[in-house]
Amino acid sequence: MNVLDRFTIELPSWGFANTGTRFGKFIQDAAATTTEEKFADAGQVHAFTGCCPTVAMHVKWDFPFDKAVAAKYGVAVGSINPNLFEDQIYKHGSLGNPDPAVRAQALRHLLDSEEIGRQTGSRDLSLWFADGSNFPGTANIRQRKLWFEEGLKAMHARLDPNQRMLLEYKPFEPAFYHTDIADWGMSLLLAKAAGPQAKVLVDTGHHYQAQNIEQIVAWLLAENMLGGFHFNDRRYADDDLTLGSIDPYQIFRIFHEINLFEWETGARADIAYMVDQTHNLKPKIEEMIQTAMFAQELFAKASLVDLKKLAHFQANADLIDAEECLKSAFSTDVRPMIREWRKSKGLAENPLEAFRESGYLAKVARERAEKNRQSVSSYA
Ligand code: RM4
Ligand code: MN
Ligand code: MN
Repeated sequence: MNVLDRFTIELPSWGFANTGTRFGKFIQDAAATTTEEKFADAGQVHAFTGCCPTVAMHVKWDFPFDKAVAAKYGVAVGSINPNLFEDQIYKHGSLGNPDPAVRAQALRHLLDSEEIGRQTGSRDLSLWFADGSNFPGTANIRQRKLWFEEGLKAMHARLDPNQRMLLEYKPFEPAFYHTDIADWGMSLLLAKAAGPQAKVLVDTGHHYQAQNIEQIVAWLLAENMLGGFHFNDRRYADDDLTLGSIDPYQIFRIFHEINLFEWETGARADIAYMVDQTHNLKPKIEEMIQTAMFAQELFAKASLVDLKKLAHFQANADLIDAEECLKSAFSTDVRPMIREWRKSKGLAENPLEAFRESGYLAKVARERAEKNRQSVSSYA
C-alpha cells in the first residue's frame, strides 16, 4: 500500500471566507460568501489533490446547513467547532464565566453542537475556548478550572460512543494575562477529567517560540491522549501561516514521532489531521491546494525514515548516524513519487497548475465579487 493512501487532511470552512487581522480585512472577490460556497471551494481542493475529503465547520458561521449539499461537491462534513467566543455574553468567558447563567448557556451551545455532530455524522467536536483574563487578580483561576471540569464532564456524558471531543489549548490571545486552557498539560488534565472520549488537540501555532512540539506529541501518544492536529505555521504567535512555510522540518518531526510510535507499538494512532489557516492575502483555494500538497510531501518524507536503523543507532548512542538517518529522509525529493501516486489515482500531476487551468477562480470571482465588496472590512 502506498503511504499516501493513508494520509488525509481536513480543510477548515473558515479558510475560504474573507477573514483578516484585527486591523482589517482585505476583501477577495472570489472568497466564499455562504456555507455552500465554502464547500464548493473545498470540493475543488479535494478534486485536485485527492487528500482532503472532509471540511471542518464552525457552528456559528456555517449552520444551519444540509449535509447533502456537501456531498454535491464531493466532500463530507468533518469536525464540528462550537463557537464560544463571539457572542456578547462571553465577554468574561464561557464555561469559565463567573455568571452561572452564562456557563449554562455555554453548555447548551456545546450540547447543541453535539446534536449537530450527530446529524452530520461527524465524529469529532473540536473545542477551543477563548476564556481567560487580562489583569492579575481579576479571575479565580482555580475556581474556573473547576467550572471547566464541570462543563466538560456534562458535555462528555451526552456523547454517543462514536463521538469524541478534542480539547485545544492556546497560551494567549484573546486573553493576555491568563488563559484557562493555556497548554497541553491543562488540556490533558481537563480531557482526563471529562472522560475517555476526550482527547487533546494540538494546534501547531499555539505554542511559545522555543517549545518542543514533537515532544508534546510523543508524550500524548504515549498516554493515548492525542486526538488531532490543527496544522498551520507561525513565526511569532498564532500567525496561521501556510503549513510548512516557515519551518517544514517541524511538521516532519511531528509525523516522524507518529510513525515511530506506530512502528514500535504496532498500533494505529487514531489522529485527525486538520488544517487551521485563514489566508488573508493569498488566494484562498490556491493556498489550500498548496497546503495539502506540502502536507503530503512532509508526510511522505517522514515515512522514509529507516526506523529499524534509527532504533539501532539510538540504542548504540550513534548520534551522528541517528541524526543523519532523520535528515536524509527529510532531504529526499519525494515529488516524483507523489506525482506517480497522483497519476495512479487519475489526478493531475500538478494540482495547482491544473486548478489554475480550470478557470474556476475567475468564474467564482465574477459571481461573488459584488457580494464580497459589500462586506465590512474596517477595524473600528
Ligand atoms: C483559534 C483556534 C481555533 C479556531 C479559531 C477560529 O485561534 O485556533 O481552533 O477555531 O481560532
Ligand atoms: Mn486551531
Ligand atoms: Mn489559532
